Amino acid sequence: MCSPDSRSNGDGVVMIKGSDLLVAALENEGVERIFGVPGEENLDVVEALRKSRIELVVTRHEQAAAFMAATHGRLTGRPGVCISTLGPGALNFTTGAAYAHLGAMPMIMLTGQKGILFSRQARFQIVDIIAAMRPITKMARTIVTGSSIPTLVRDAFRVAMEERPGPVLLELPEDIAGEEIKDVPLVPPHDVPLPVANPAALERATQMLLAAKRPLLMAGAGANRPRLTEALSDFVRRTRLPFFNTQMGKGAIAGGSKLYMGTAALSERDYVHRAIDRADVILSVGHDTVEKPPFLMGPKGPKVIHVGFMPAHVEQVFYPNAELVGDVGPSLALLADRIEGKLNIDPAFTTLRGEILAKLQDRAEESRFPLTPQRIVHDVRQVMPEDGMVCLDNGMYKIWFARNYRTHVANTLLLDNALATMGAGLPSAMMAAMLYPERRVLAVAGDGGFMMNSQEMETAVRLKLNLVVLILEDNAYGMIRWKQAVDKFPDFGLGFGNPDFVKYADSYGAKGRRVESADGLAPTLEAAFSDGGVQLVVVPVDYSENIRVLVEELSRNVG
Ligand SMILES: Cc1ncc(C[n+]2csc(CCOP(=O)(O)OP(=O)(O)O)c2C)c(N)n1
Ligand SMILES: [Mg+2]
Repeated sequence: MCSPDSRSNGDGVVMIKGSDLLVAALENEGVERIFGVPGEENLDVVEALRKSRIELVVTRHEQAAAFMAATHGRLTGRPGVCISTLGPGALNFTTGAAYAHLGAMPMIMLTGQKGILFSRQARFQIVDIIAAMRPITKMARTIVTGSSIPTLVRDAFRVAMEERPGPVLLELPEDIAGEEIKDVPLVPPHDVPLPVANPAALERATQMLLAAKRPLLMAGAGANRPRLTEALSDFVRRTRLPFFNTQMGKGAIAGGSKLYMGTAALSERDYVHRAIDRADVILSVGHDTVEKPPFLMGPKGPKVIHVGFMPAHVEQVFYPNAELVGDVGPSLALLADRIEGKLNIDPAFTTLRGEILAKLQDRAEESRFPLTPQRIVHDVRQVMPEDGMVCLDNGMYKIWFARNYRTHVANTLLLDNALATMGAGLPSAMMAAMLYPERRVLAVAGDGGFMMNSQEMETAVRLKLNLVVLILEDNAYGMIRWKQAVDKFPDFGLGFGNPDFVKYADSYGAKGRRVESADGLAPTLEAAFSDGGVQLVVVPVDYSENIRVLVEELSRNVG
């Protein structure tokens, strides 16, 4: 098989540029778009992209490109691809790399480098990117010869996609990109069905679950892998196990199930912990200890069975007593065959469920202005259809959305409880809007986090995305201010001023609106969605509820 841009050198030998071979290898992997900011070292690749089926989407900061590529991986299971120049551009990928690495999102980063055969610019702009990226990628390699491109690209995609997924970096030096080489065949990708859990492991888990008086299921971050969600929902339908989820496990079990007990957004003392503390065995599906602990294991608490593609990490607060390791969907089906209809389901969970969910409705319709976080979450849910996607940045509201926002479809509340970086909300929503143009997509950000990548409003407008950005304005790094108060430090140093967000949005060619009353949020969001295009809505938030509920009220839930 020859690559599309190959040609004969006159002696019958088919020749191709390294950059054309790279782009052909990316097409071979089904890549449709590449996000980033090219530099002069990437120009051969840019030219190869011009002649290809792949769309080059330039962003206004490499960090946003990496967040978009990572989110592509998260939502589709296929790596998103981003491109940057050497040194400064590549370093701007580091936060996105860590986001994908901790969050288990498949992603390929392509970075340029000065020529390795000649060094005409001495050390200008040269940073050892491979070394810098090694701890925050699954693999980081320099391409040192053009003929290795097909195998390296195939291997990069394999490594990025296979469990546990994550980012891979390929660095392409300028001279290797421009070099004419003998064409080399591409490596066709193929599916690799994974092994399922061993019968001995299934038997052990079965015995523990059949002996349990009050079993519960927990859906963790891994439960939201695109290929798993149907199998997991099926397992819950068959076993009728009541369940809760971690923050990143939200939505993994489909439907408005009567078995949902809540989301463990905090590690202890929240209402959902009444159910967790009551359980004697927790079947933990896809939990990844990169997440802030959903509960703290101790000598007295429930026993845990880990179900995962990989063995569980052992932590001070999480050390499972049994494990089902293997392809999670088929393994769960085998487990359901053994336990269906035979489990003890504690009827007290039904009563508890009512109490837990009722608590979350508290103040959800209060007409205080500025709005309470509970009201904001409530109103957002009103305007979002079941398959609408809410993409959170990082700030105080994340805890409120994780606790209070009900999800019915997988990956409809995208949040990052792993790196928990600010700045990813808007780029992740942009990627969601590109992948699902028929759905409503809402980015939710604080006034701090939004400004970390707000320049991408231009990219969103240029791409003609349909997207609403909701900014919660408290003129502060609210979450840190909250922690400062919790730790009894005086209020100091965390406030700031803001631009006029309405004018700011308008200046990008987007449309800005400000919510002026408690009852104004839902209709303003509705109007923004109906108008289409890139819309920004700014809502003032009253964060006094953070202390009242998350500190004072919950601290009474001891024991
Ligand atoms: C890149 C990055 N810098 C700093 C932090 C620490 N941090 C977590 S939340 C937060 C404040 C967020 O402020 P804002 O976006 O306004 O949201 P708010 O909490 O005020 O709603 C900070 C500084 C972080 N998580 N990520
Ligand atoms: Mg803020």
